[in-house]
Amino acid sequence: MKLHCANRVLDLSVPHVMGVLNTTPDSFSDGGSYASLDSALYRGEQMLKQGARIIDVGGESTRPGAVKIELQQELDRVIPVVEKIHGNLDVCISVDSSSPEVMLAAQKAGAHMINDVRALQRDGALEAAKKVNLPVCLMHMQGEPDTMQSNPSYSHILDDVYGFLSERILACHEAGIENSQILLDPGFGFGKSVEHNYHLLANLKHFESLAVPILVGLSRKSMIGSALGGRPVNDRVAGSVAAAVVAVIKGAHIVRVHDF
Ligand code: 7PJ
Repeated sequence: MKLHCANRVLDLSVPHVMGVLNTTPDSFSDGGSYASLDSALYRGEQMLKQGARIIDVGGESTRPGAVKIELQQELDRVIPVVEKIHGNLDVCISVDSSSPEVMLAAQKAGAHMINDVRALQRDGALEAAKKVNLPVCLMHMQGEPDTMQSNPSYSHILDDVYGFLSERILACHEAGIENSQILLDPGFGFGKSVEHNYHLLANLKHFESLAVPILVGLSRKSMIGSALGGRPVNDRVAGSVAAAVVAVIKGAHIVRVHDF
């Protein structure tokens, strides 16, 4: 399986690492320490040297309880970082955004891929994804970040997530986005209990029948912390690596990670 990302090709017959580059001051784990352009570039360069093939640039924190941000603020955070990395590093740039305006501007700034935790459900997002003609990752989330962890509930977690993702694939097809441009992510930690997350991980192969590449983000998440007796976010590296390995064995093509 090959993924065509603008002028780059990712061979998905081997797993790839996507490194997280947060530009948010309240981000889950980077805490805004890469807020300036030079430090963002430095971090991108470090991740590339250590094996990341994709750098995921995000300007909206989607951590549980995160506050919503304005579009202009997201553009101001993300677009200069995309431009800087595009001009300096030989790496595939993904943009973690649900906003059609950010998708369009990011493509002009040199992005190669879209990563949308809301699976192109915002007004205009399907059209923007079609227009930029880049691969897009559709993620499952129950609820919205500010409330999603309050009481996640499912009649059947696997069927619910599978059903949602297949509906979003259909919506993409209707918008003219083909399977060759689609990736899927069950959305670990996004409106899910620890039990839900481990059930999804154990059954990740279930999603193979959707016939598109699978991307997962397990790095530093609460499901890792809970397996390690409640260790803090910055102290979950070994557990995150173990979970990434399990995901790859279960069929994940791309793993999204914070630590290198
Ligand atoms: C994910 C993401 C994930 C995808 C975040 C964090 C929270 N995008 N963006 N999958 N998580 N596709 O980094 O822990 O799991 S933000």
